[in-house]
Amino acid sequence: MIFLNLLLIHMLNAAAEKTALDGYCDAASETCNNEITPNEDHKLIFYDVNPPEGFNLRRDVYMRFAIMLAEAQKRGKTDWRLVLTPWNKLYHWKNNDKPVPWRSFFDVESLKSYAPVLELSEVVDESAKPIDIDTLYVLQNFDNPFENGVFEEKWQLVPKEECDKNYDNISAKEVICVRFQGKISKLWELINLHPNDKKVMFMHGEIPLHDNYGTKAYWDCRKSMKFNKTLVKKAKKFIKEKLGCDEEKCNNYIAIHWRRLDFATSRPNDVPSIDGTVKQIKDAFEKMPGIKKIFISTDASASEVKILKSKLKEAGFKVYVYDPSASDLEKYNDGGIAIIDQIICSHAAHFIGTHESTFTFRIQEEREILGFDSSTTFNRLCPDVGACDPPSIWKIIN
Ligand SMILES: Nc1nc2c(ncn2[C@@H]2O[C@H](COP(=O)(O)OP(=O)(O)OP(=O)(O)O)[C@@H](O)[C@H]2O)c(=O)[nH]1
Ligand SMILES: *[C@@H]1O[C@H](CO)[C@@H](O)[C@H](O)[C@H]1NC(C)=O
Ligand SMILES: *[C@@H]1O[C@H](CO)[C@@H](O)[C@H](O)[C@H]1NC(C)=O
Repeated sequence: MIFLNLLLIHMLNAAAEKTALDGYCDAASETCNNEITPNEDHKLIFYDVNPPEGFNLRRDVYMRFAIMLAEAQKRGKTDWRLVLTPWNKLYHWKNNDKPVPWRSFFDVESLKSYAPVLELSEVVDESAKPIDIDTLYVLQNFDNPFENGVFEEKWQLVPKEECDKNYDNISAKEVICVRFQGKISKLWELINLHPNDKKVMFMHGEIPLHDNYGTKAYWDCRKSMKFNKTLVKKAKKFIKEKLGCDEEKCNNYIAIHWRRLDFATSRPNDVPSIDGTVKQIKDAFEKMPGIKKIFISTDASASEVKILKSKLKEAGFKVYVYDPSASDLEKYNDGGIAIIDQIICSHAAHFIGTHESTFTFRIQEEREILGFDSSTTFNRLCPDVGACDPPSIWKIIN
């Protein structure tokens, strides 16, 4: 999924045509007012993402919608708001079942400083289910994205019977199934089909692509995705007390994102064995003789972590893992703990990630925002044998 997405992004960026924003601008106002107060007149966009997708891909999908709304607002289309529905239990989360509001993970005020967003609790009484929607658009991929050998931006309405529409928490006046491929701003063409709608929702929000991946708009939005302050404080406390660093850019520890579980079983050509990991960490330390501490962020089983830790300790390194207490796990849940891990990796002197993991991508972006030299950030763990392509470098644009 991720690979195809990146490929298409590259292709779209390479295509010179810039037609996406035409046709929906109401006015030419250059200024935009980001202050949002929930209001009867606002029109609302809801979206949902394919259930198996993880937290960090979902963050990217948020950015596509947030940029779509922020850019529209700049062009005078000021009546639409993006609604952030709570995080339901994700496939990777073992410990929490209750839906989690965005403010538990992100600084929602900061999100609002970039795009016109509202949390669900700001627009409806959350206990009043189902949510009433005017038009529910169920997006689907085209069977062959490269029909006639070219990737063309397009959409096509298809009979209702052809799409899954069993959403028991949503009641929609109309359900429209549509095959879609192309940039997200093309969704305005769908919205324009029903000019009187006040609430629309898109299922499979991961299908539309970024209008401008890696551009200034992308980074402005990305910078606004600050984490919930409690999580930041928790991570900084760990960095200070355990790792002994009190700066934004630490110079005394290496961090690795050691993605295991499904990666270890299904991507043996991308990730190393435990011994291979130990060897690569030793090599990294050799290049940085002043540093003796390593922080490990991982989804590995406790038994694998134990083996890795003991092998690294044997080699003379100081090894750190963020081990949440039962009450922290209860308070922050798996999602919050993963964010704490990401923050600790973001401040490390040197970071080594996992190939094509979106969890790693988000850490790399955070480090670009913090101003680390790219050579300390775009590093990856290699497989034990075979090719090891260097990671793509996505440099910040300020
Ligand atoms: N605490 C913690 N959780 C992790 C770590 N790595 C992965 N996870 C968990 O596993 C999930 C999967 O990673 P994501 O990157 O979000 O999922 P994804 O979008 O499917 O992307 P991939 O990593 O590319 O599979 C994360 O959201 C976390 O819940 C880690 O280093 N620490
Ligand atoms: C941040 O998250 C914590 C833990 O979930 C929560 O108690 C707190 O209210 C959140 N902060 C804000 C500003 O919502
Ligand atoms: C509705 O339920 C689906 C799962 O059936 C879930 O993916 C989605 O996030 C829920 N939507 C809202 C608005 O709660």
